[in-house]
Amino acid sequence: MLDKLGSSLKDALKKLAGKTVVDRAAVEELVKDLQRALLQSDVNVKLVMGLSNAIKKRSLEEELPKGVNVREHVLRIVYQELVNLMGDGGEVKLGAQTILMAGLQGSGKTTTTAKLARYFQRKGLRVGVICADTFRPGAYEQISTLCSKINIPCFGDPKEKDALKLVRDGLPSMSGLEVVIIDTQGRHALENDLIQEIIDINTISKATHRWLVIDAALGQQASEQARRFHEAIAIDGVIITKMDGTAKGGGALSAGLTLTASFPGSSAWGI
Ligand SMILES: Nc1nc2c(ncn2[C@@H]2O[C@H](COP(=O)(O)OP(=O)(O)O)[C@@H](O)[C@H]2O)c(=O)[nH]1
Ligand SMILES: [Mg+2]
Repeated sequence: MLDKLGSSLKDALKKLAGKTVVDRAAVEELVKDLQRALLQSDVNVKLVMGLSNAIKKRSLEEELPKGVNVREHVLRIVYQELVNLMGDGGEVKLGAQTILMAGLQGSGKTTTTAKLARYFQRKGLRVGVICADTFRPGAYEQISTLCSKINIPCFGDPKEKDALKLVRDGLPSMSGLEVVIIDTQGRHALENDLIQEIIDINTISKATHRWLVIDAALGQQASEQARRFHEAIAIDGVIITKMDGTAKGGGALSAGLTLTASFPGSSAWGI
């Protein structure tokens, strides 16, 4: 999705090359190209309109800074507005924290847990993972195999049926580590007991962050899911997975962005 957006933007910006004043027709054309690219990626119409109005207004009203050409000026505005849209939290914080992973079964929580663990480890932090998935057969084996490949300690017990007990027992075993990621179970639908369980895990673990993992293929249907999880545990980050496999990534991203817009300080990432 972002590849396509990148090349459409490049083409649109080319039309501004060599210009000495920002002309309305060129900006309008650029905004139209940008809208087309975002809508094709299934990004929510309201978000697209907000973004394009802001870009148009700023490009036409802001004075051209000294030594900056029209193309660079507009490019900077487009970049800043895209970053704004992605939420003001922006970056993953590199400090001691407990992260609770939430989402439906198959959304990519376990895979993302390992990716995140690797990310923090590469940044020099000591990381551990707790497997609180007692539902999916082979859940512990899946995450512990991924963790052992990257030398990350993983707490779990494939025979234990109580996810809350796993979290209670797992946390003390992770003392001395800086980042603890708790991988939870998902189910096929948003069942009430799953929601209650994640509320309890959140309370017990006193998680610093609660990140919702959404499969990009869900498109705009992701909103309902995001809203339910948000009501339960105040999601403060949304990770869209499988962006490599679908052109509908923008829909899921919109769900994340709509949520983050209503929850200041939260972020959305597509991986
Ligand atoms: N193509 C692709 N597949 C992914 C990605 N993330 C996860 N998967 C696959 O999606 C399936 C479910 O992932 P898993 O992490 O087990 O989901 P969980 O049930 O939420 O823990 C697995 O087959 C993963 O290999 C991704 O970013 N891209
Ligand atoms: Mg899993």
